[in-house]
Amino acid sequence: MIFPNVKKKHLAENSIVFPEKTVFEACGDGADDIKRLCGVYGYEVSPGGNVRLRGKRVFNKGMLVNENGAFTDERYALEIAQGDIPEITITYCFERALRHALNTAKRIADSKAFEYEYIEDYPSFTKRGFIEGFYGKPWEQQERFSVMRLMSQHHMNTYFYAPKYDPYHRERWQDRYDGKSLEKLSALVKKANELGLDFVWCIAPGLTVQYSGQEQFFLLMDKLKQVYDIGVRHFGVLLDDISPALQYENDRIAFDSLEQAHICYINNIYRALKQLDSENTLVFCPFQYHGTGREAYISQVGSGLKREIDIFWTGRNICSQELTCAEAVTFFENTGHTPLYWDNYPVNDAEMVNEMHISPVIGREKELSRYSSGLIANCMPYAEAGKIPLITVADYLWNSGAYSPKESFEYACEEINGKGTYRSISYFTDNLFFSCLKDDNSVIMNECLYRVQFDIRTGKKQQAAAELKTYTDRFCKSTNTLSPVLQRELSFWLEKHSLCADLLIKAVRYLEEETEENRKAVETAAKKYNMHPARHADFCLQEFIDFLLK
Ligand code: LTM
Repeated sequence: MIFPNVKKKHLAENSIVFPEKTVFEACGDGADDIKRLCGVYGYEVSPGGNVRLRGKRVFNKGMLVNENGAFTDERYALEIAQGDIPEITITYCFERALRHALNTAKRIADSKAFEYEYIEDYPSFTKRGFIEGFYGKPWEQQERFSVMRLMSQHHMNTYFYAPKYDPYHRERWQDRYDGKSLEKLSALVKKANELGLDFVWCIAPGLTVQYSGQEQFFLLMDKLKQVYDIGVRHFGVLLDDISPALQYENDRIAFDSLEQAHICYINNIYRALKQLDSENTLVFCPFQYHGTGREAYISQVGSGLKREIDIFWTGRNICSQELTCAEAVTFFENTGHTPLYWDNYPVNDAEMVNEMHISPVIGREKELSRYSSGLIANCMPYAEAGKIPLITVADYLWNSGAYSPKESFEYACEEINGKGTYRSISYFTDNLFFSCLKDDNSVIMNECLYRVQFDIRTGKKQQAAAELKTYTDRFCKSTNTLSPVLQRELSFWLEKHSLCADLLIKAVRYLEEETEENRKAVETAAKKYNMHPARHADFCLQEFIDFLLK
């Protein structure tokens, strides 16, 4: 299977066999582009390559629409044939489509034997991306590059730059970037261009902003112009998590309400951006960014803003368990804008810091792309671990209809942690499914502990001990194959895992030999486990220990 899932495919009579190590050879239309893009993604390409990529550029209407009938520059087709060497013909119109085709071709070639001879592919959602929009230490530049590259390889097309704790973003929004910081930002803009991502630079002036008057407005436009000059064309103004009060006397005189102030301020910014360059775009994060979509603030502000401005919306809650079509329609009916989802998953900041959101995204309806202008996932500060759920988001956004959380998660784990490691690490990740998504946590553990309890209750204590031991062995070994980067990032949850391992070992011993000493050991280990703040196993563990010690 190929991830993100492709939209249409035809079976070949015989599987197409690919060489052990892929070296592309580029020919046909766009051969130079193919070579350049191979360089961007780090794929080997040379004139004597062992997998031929033949570009075929076409200009027909059929290539320009996505599944909702909206314009897309991302549609492509692949014909895969065995030939003297395996050959993949890429039909495309725009460069973005060529990128997706190349990345899919790489995955096909890496699969070694591919059963399909034809693929047609196009996105479900128009805007598909991620936002560095969390509270906490912003990502390192290298982490940004690495997430950007991976997401581009998985067909995402947008990166929102909005780290809450970057002073230039929020605290010191009025300050122009100094030389070094501008250079860093400029490198991001360049990288995004190289990777075919729309780079949306965001500013959050809400802590000290004066909505009326010229002085602060000029300061803001001056800053916007500074980033425009390094190539930014997509802008975001974020007014989330600020006071509902108009703080300045002048604003209270100029506006009757916060709603009026926001409409006027954001429309003025939009107008000024368009005067600067008609290509510029604007996304707005409103003060009220979650709810039913029927509330007075969002209805009024949405209706008052220019239609071309995208409005961020996190759904029913700040971190929404579900995003539904019906809710998106309500939002549209009341605001006149289709929501651009700021999806607060996998982010784990604020009161969620003890949770590790590694699980696949769920609860976003399959038809949501029809009623929204896109979905942007807010990320965890843990860049490497966060790649796992982000890959599943990318998969859902590209082909929502075929999205399978379980399969996507398995693929994502192996993509990030290494081929062949999923089974083993699943005994570790099993207990990291606690989040706003309310997915089932500790599924493997639950199954084992219920079986063990059943055996004990039906008089098969030895069997119970053996079963718990088998599970415990797998549980203990599960972290051995975790990559060094994940080991480092997940150390807080690894501590908890190892306290749990200790508890399980003591429980096995007690089952094997019911002595007072062994019983005490279980009690002590359980106490230690429970004192560690990391979110981990489901209630099934406590229930089992209570049952054991009863
Ligand atoms: O969700 C929005 C629009 N704003 C903030 C985010 O920056 C933050 O990361 C999330 C999760 O805590 N919650 C917010 O309110």
